Amino acid sequence: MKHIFKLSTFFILLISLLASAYTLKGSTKGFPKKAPEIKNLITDEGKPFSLKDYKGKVLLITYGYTQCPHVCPTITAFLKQVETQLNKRGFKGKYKIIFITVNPKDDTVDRLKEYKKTRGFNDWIFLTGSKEDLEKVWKNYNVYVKDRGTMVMEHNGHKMKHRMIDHTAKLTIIDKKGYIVEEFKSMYLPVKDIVEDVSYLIKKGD
Ligand SMILES: [Cu+2]
Repeated sequence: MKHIFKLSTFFILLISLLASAYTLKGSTKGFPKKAPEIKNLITDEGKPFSLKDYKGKVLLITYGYTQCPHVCPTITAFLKQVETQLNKRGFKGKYKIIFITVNPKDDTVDRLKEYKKTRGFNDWIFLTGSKEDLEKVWKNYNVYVKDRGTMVMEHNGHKMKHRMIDHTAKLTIIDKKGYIVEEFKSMYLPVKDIVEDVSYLIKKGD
């Protein structure tokens, strides 16, 4: 009898251990870490932004610029898929996708608003600000940014000036308590993994 009791206790422990042992699929080195404050940035609606306003939501933050020819269109297309799948699971409103510009020269509030509208990123938040304030955010979030100046490029026979900026392509995930828990460090975002992780983080502690 005593033996049976011990065995059942063992299985209960094992089951609870397995249930709690969810492994995040991104890069977790150095995390969890309290998300650095994002100060003085402005949303695409021209309003001041504060991380505090999003406590209780899972945040998916990426970094880029609206003229980006390749990297940002790729990463945002993957993020759109993530959004579609999370919403299908009934998580609309439980998370927020945030895009922080790496181009304070051209990405004004109006430019971001236009970009958001034309691309159909209606529920996302786009952030801009002064070069100084953005530089602090890039530094705190380990985002490399190098402005290579403007180039003249052809678009359908029209010559257009295009700013080229090298930047880190990644997704930073912040949990409901305001901690960075992981990052996905590629423009080719693993949609399924991100959807699983964000779903887990949304449900965790509810
Ligand atoms: Cu880009």
